[in-house]
Amino acid sequence: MDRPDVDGLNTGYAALLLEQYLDNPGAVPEEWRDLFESEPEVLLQRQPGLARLLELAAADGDGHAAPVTTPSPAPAPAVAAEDTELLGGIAAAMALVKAFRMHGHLAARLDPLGSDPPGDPALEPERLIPKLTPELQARIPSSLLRLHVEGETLADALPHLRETYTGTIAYEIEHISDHEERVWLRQAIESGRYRRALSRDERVRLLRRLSQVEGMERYLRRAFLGQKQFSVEGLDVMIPMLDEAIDLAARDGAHEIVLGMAHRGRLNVLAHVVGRPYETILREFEGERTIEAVVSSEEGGSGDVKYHLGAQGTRSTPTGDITITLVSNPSHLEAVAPVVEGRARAEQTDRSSRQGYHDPSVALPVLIHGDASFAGQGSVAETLNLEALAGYSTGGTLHLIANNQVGFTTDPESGRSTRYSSDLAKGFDIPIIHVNADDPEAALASIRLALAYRRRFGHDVVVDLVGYRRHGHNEQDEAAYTQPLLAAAIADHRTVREEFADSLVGDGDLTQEQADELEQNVVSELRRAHEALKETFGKAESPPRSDTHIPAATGDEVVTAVAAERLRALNEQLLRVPDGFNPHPKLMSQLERRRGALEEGGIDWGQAEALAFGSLLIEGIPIRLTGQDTERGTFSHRHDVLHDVSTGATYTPLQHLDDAGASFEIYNSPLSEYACVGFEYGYAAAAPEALVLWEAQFGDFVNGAQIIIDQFIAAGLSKWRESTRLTLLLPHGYEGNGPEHSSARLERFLQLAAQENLRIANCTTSGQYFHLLRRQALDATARPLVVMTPKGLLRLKQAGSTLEDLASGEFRPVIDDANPDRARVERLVLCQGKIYYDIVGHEQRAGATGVAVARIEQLYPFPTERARAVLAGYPNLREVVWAQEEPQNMGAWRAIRHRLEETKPEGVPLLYVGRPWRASPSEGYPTAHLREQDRIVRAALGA
Ligand SMILES: Cc1ncc(C[n+]2csc(CCOP(=O)(O)OP(=O)(O)O)c2C)c(N)n1
Repeated sequence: MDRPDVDGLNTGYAALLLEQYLDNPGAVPEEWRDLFESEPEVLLQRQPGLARLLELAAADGDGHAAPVTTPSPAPAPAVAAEDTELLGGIAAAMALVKAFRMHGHLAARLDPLGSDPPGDPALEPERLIPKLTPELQARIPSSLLRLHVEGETLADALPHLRETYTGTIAYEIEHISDHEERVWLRQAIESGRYRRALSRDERVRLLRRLSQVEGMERYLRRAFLGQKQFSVEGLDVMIPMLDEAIDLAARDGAHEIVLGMAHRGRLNVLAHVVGRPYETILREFEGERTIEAVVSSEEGGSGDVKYHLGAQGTRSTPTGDITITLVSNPSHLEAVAPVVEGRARAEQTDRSSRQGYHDPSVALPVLIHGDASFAGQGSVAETLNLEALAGYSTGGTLHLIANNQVGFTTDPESGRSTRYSSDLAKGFDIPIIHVNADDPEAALASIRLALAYRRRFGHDVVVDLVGYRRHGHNEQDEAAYTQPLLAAAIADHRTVREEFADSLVGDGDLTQEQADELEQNVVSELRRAHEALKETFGKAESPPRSDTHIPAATGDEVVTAVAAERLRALNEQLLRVPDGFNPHPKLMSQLERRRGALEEGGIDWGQAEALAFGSLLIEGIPIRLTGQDTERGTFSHRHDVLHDVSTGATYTPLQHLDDAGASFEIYNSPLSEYACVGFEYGYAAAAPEALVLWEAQFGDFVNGAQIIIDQFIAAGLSKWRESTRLTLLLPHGYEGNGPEHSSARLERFLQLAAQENLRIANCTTSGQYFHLLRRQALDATARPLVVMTPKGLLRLKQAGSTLEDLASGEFRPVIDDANPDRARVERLVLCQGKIYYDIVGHEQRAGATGVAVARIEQLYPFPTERARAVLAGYPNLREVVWAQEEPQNMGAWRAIRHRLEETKPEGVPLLYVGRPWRASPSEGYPTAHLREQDRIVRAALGA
């Protein structure tokens, strides 16, 4: 390899290369790397200017000048450029320090089962000799290297550096792009201030906790052989880690912890973290349910398995009480992640002021992930992407990866393409702390550091707790069938409690008898609770059960009309902008037309919606609206947020209404459906008084959130008695834009609708939409609402409403034909949505005098009585036609056919008109669409 031509070198270029080298040795050409590592003095002799660069690099240890905002240690001693040997040593020392900080985790002792870490050559100081001889190490001051570990010189500091970065905790922080965060983390890690030794009392308390954790799992396994408990054993320390997190969050002023987790260790968390009495958990095992779940009835819920149910408890901490909310979750791993975030955000938001006030210190979100799940499930990435967004941030989530190094029977080699389960988080600038689950003191230290980071920077942090799984995936599995070597190693491995007890006894903190007693106490306590429970069987009345009746969603008593004067005042306020604020003139003149529309008719969707929102805010109902491009509206119809054309500043009139007593939150969402809908579900669940709306770009994309829809929105009430007034606005309608811009899959929602769990509507006028939104917000019974919203109809004149429409009346679930000659009508066409206008606007309509066209605006709960009344109004009916633009296997037809059968007069046939059975929702060619649409309309009219 040739040595680069140093003499003819441009100093700037050399400086650049050196800087790149210090940042990442692999990034510079090999000959340069070799020169920097083997002969830096050559470079320095010929290019003395580089000496200054080395000094600067030393100033913060990573090749970048330290900004003034960072905690600044003593000024770095100047180094004479002539002292090239020392300078060479410094360069090598810096490379070494950098290697520990960046790659130390590769040599850390993270696996309790003792597997060898891979290591990394950059961590071996010997490799740098002769540039970094022991003599030179002793000459290089730690302060020059900006080291925070103990030791005056590199020679003194090196063992501490090694222990800090390659012990039972390891760190990945160097990927973080924010310099201040990196420097803060390095200092926090190296100073050891979060790794303080525990006092004797703290150690005894910790041992007691570990004894409870292990004791409970063992007791359940013995008492209920073969029942699933998804034992935490191998990651026992997770419970004291949560204890620590709770105490610290309370100290920082939180009044709530919002906790989401899967099956692993959940029973232990319920008992020891949430505070559920042992008796309740034992009763579940005995088959007695505290929530009625076994018997499902017409009106009752059908319940859920014990490791999905949410729970709430209050804990007292040294700094006050704190509520722990464990969020209900489905089996679908990681689906609960965005839901927890939404709940936490709702807890953190004061909705009593017009713009809302977000204070993240009020609640701490904690997510416990499985190692296979964290790496594998897309909702994790989508949820991480929310963490720093203004509309979604929760001030940092504590992520705890309960890493048992296996996913069911799948080894990491088959489960992920990355080294660590946590690697995804690196792309989000999130610090990652790996910790060995057999070192309980290190595990607590990792939580202290994590929460100090959250408090300081308000960002997510990941603690990867590396342990093992003492038994099979669940208590019916034999782990040795698929992981025989691992199972054998685990069988020989002592538990963390045993090891920790030994260490306490060894240090003289406890006697062996006292340590054993801690363990026996737990078993006795469980036995006592169990016996007391058994005593009650067959004797006393059954334990109190929660009411299983699910009240019907009525919505009937709500007043949705708003006085004309109030609407006029609102309309004016919505057109008001501050002095000197200049919205786009074309847009403003469009909006100004809303003034005329109010008096002359033609209130379009955007205006009706704004008036509904405004009226609700005045009535004290907070509103949160999110979705892709929602501030403007996909179809440029909303414009709730105005932009100044010269400054780019924004102004949201709905946040400045004179008499509003509640917040209006509106945010464009990231391009996600799964996490965003999950987030809004969580928010809506924790903010039952608020109208929370999520809008799809096109309804077609909502199936990206199918898990949230199936598992939470539709089934939450039945499984967990959890309901919300979350409102999904899903643009739907066949307008020739192809198979992914036509259908919000109405059929899917109708299939999920049962036991009054949902409301599903499709409005054909803006006034109907106005009343529907108000009813949804004001109804005492909270239910999710799914609205098929229009596209072309947003501005269609006939679909517009008048002031009178908003100032009187209510939402009409069925709208009869306006002026039929009832006696002549022999054919009644029923339809929903946009096709109504295609039918009544068709050239054949006028001639079809024997035909009436009525609209079903609420599809679920099906308005049976009202539909029956409409049908009864046609004495000479010969046929009823259901007309839809969706294919026969989609749309409303298959779900409401039997409802129509029940509703129509006996003997009158019910006919279907619409697209035939199709695998894809619509045509791809606009002309084919037009032809098909015309065929359907003609067929509906009997033409
Ligand atoms: C979305 C989803 N896919 C598949 C499953 C089935 N499943 C249940 S547990 C499990 C393994 C989970 O492994 P890990 O995340 O490491 O957690 P562990 O059980 O090891 O604690 C799988 C695949 C599921 N529950 N959810």
